[in-house]
Amino acid sequence: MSQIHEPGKGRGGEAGTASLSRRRFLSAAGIGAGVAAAAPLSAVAARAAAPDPNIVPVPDWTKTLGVGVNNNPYGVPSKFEKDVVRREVEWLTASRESSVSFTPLYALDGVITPNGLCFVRHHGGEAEIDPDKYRFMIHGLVDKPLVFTLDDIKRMPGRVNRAYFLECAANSGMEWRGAQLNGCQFTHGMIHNVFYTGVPLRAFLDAAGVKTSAKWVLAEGADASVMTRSIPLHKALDDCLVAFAMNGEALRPEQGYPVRLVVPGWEGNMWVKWLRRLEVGDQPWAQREETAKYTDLLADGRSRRYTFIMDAKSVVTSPSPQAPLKHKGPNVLSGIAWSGRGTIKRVDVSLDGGRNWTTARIEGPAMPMAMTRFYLDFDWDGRELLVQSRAMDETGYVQPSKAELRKVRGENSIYHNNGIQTWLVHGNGETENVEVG
Ligand SMILES: Nc1nc2c(c(=O)[nH]1)N[C@H]1C(S)=C(S)[C@@H](COP(=O)(O)O)O[C@H]1N2
Ligand SMILES: [Mo]
Repeated sequence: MSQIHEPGKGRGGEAGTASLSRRRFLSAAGIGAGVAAAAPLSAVAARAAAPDPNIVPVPDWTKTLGVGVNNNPYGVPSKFEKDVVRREVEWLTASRESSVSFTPLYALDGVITPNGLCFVRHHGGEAEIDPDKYRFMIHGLVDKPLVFTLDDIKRMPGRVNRAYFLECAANSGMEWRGAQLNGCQFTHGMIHNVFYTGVPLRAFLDAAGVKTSAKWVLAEGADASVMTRSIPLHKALDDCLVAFAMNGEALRPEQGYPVRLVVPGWEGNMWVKWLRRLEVGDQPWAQREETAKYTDLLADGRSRRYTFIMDAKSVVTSPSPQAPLKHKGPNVLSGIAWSGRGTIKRVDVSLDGGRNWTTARIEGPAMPMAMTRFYLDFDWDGRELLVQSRAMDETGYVQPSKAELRKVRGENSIYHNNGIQTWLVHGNGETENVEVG
């Protein structure tokens, strides 16, 4: 496990050099050492403002030419970032074709999930679809059944770009009966947030002409699992997208290449990948994924039907078990919040298990049904912390504690766990997943 370092007392190597340069600069500038110790933030700023080229030796990478252009025609991250990868939980699924890998939230910042790190969930393996042979069909209660090629979809008027989070309803599901998994990658990593390019589903429904008796649509995937979900017509006509790009490039194969359905704010299972057909009907189809799965078993043994919307939720991504605190003094706490009901309005952070709360700084765009980033700049004196975050959305809904959630939902549930997460930060900075009473 990692060790704790005082600010300025590096681990040796480069960090040691940096602290030496700070001390030397400070004396050269006539700033007292006492002041520097008491004001590490201003010391950091002062060092950045007045570099002395004689203090930091010219590093090796400056002495030789670097790698030429296009060494890697499709760029990859620095080799020093090799641990920032999707990970699995071994015991969770029996087969890799019906499995899930988790987004490394602890290592990410900002609001956009890089394409190669988006968690992947599929039930029958990843379909490999030739874009030239791809077809999307609309039929059922329509005036005119239609079939679209990928080119047809890209020629549709009204193309849009929208950022949305996709959260699997089972995200945090393993935590229903208590703290389980040691890392926000595993407790909260069934979420990603990307910019989709696509065409409103409404355009396709309008083109086909929806009959007045229509109330539901069925979306079906072309993969071996033939994923099928019933979606109320009003949602289909409201903000769903037929998307063919994510973060500016074609969808990744694992995210449904060449076309997936985007169902903003609603549970991830409905975002059918490798979208093959849309059937218009007058009642839901009662498919497996909306009956046996993705329903919430309540304490009295009854199941709650159709929990489509993902309620407001948040998690502190750093510090967290995979991102322990390393320095006493100034630190930046970072986290994400999201709500399927609109924009995130406020996030509060507690460092003492929910007794006292401080409103965090929301930074960057806070878009409806998209991941929102928050920060809390704080000083750590080495005390044990119980770190929590609590999101509030534009409807005034406040993320509940796990105890509040269990009062309403009992302990049988797996899905739709949006309870407040607690991280225990020990005096040495190591951090673990706990629950407070
Ligand atoms: N065709 C198809 N679509 C699918 C699935 C699937 O197995 N097949 N899995 C669903 C589930 S359960 C989730 S949570 C999301 C995951 O999307 P992602 O793999 O892009 O993260 O896709 C949904 N769409
Ligand atoms: Mo899911």
